[in-house]
Amino acid sequence: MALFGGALKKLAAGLSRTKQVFVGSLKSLLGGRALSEELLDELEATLIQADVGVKTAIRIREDLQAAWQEKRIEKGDDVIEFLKNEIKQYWPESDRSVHFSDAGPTVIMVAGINGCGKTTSVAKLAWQFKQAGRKVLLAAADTFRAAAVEQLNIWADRIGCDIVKGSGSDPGAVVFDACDAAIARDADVVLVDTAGRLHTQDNLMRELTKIRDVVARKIPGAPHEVLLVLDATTGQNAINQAKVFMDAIDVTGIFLAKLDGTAKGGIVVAIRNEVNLPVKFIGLGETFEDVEPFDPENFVEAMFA
Ligand SMILES: Nc1nc2c(ncn2[C@@H]2O[C@H](COP(=O)(O)OP(=O)(O)OP(=O)(O)O)[C@@H](O)[C@H]2O)c(=O)[nH]1
Ligand SMILES: [Mg+2]
Repeated sequence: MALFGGALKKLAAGLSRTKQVFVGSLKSLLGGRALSEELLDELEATLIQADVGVKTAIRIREDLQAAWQEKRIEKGDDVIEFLKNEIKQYWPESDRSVHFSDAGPTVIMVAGINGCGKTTSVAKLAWQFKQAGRKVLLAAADTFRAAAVEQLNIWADRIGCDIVKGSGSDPGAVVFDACDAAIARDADVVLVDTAGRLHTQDNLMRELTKIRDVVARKIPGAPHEVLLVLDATTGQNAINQAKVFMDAIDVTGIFLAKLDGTAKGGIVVAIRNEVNLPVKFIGLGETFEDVEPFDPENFVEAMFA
């Protein structure tokens, strides 16, 4: 469904750097020019700079070339509309929905490297689900630092949702308690905040698998979603991280954080084409309201508005 007025403006504001740099350079490259091999080369380079990924940039170029030969497009200005339509078609409808449990609490695990935006993203999801009338419980499974628990606690207070904190250093114990609490309190959604870890740290990656196993034993079908938070400002590196996390835990979707801080919004396209994972949410700022479910139609319209 298309967003109108305020919501589209908010999305466009969040994407303003990508709009200025990426879409701005596309428009100035293509405006008023006839299509040529040279122009297509320049376009391909611009797409790669915006982090859509080399594979994708080459594919888009080939599609444009074909459309040009068939005379479906003739000038640079036609390319923008073509690109918009092409990009929108990358994401099937089924991609974006959150999988909720049919009976009992839905458990959503959130993972990612240090500082990518996990805790903030958990807060954003908590707020979204609460807005939708669901009872939310946060599990403070980042037991690495006392400050991490406190950070999540502050969000829980602001949003007005429950939180389960552990007394020790075992994240498995925290999620164990959180699952019990969710069942006892009839919570709809449990959001599990985990500690940041490098995708190269094998032992910590195993710990994630362990958290996952605890959740799976406590609640049938859980975790219903495993969201990997990627920091959009890290560009192509995010793609490499995604691949390793996918091997350790069955990632079901991406929460792409910090899209407001980058001109490389094209990373959304690269994630779809290079790791074949759906982007489910995008983060567009530091407050819990700065979140949007990812919708390709709105995303592309806002970017090119
Ligand atoms: N601009 C912007 N900043 C964000 C966004 N999401 C998170 N941040 C900021 O990124 C920084 C790190 O966010 P956290 O949520 O603490 O990240 P984390 O992954 O939980 O960090 P660790 O638990 O230390 O691994 C904070 O300063 C957040 O305010 C976003 O969508 N946009
Ligand atoms: Mg955190």
